[in-house]
Amino acid sequence: MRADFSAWMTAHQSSFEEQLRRLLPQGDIAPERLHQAMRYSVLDGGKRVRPLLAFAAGELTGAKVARVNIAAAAVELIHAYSLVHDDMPCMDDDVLRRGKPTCHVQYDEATALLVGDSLQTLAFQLLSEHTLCDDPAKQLAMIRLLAEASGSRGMAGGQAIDLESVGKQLTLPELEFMHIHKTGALIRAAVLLGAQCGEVSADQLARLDHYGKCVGLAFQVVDDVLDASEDTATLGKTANKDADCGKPTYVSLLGIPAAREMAKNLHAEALKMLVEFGAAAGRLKELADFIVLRKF
Ligand code: GRG
Repeated sequence: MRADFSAWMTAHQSSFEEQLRRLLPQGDIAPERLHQAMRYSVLDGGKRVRPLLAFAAGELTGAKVARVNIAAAAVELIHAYSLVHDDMPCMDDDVLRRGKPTCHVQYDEATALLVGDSLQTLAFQLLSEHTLCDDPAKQLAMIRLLAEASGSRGMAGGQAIDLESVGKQLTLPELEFMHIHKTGALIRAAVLLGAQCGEVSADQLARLDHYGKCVGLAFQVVDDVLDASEDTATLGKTANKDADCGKPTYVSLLGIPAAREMAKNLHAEALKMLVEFGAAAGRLKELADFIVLRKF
């Protein structure tokens, strides 16, 4: 990783952390326990890949940072809610997330359910109470974009397919369909929302859309490879969980070398979408590199 990119990433991660601290309800406001659990589940953890994609896309389109902060926070709150619910006993039943006990272990199941609900609604509250762009109709379309990416035609739908697929052998197109929804939809939304906080033409947005789809799927392929090849301490979550649960993955379907090759091809396809932007898309390129080369 280039030092300059690493510094960019660290600076954005730490200023974004401050934004999240400010935007989340404080832990001493009633209901204290719920608000503390929300803060526990969002703050001090995670790579913040989705917000970073939003910041990089926003930089490309000349967006105001204050606006991208809100879009990025909304996406990250949806992501955090999905992790809290995904870890619950009725879903993946996991005890470790981001190197610490999962929300239902640290608090309790009912609180974890409410944390997810509250983070999700807070995301949409933020998008509707702050200005993201000058055109209200465009802002409404952006809110809709996140709703679609998160709901039954997006992430939640992908999760439903994931739960149904335990113990089954899916075909490659079926696995792809599942992950384009479960993981890819929110990553794509992060890119598009960040870009739309600034000025972007329909043609540029279409290219960023394809970039988002490619890195979203590459992210999952790499996640499957890491799940099968890294240990729990490195990942900060239970390793080899997918195989233990009988879940189809790119590794179970293709094996590690072919899964790595698939990630490499998706990475190349994503970079092709950036060519016409030239040097201005440097951060998006570096983020695509990071997503494919990461070790956690
Ligand atoms: C419960 C509606 C609902 C959806 C859950 C995203 C998801 C759907 C479940 C998460 C399970 C999982 C491990 C999916 C694999 C890809 C993924 C989203 C990994 C976690 O994202 P990272 O690596 O996590 O960006 P950090 O902690 O860095 O934010």
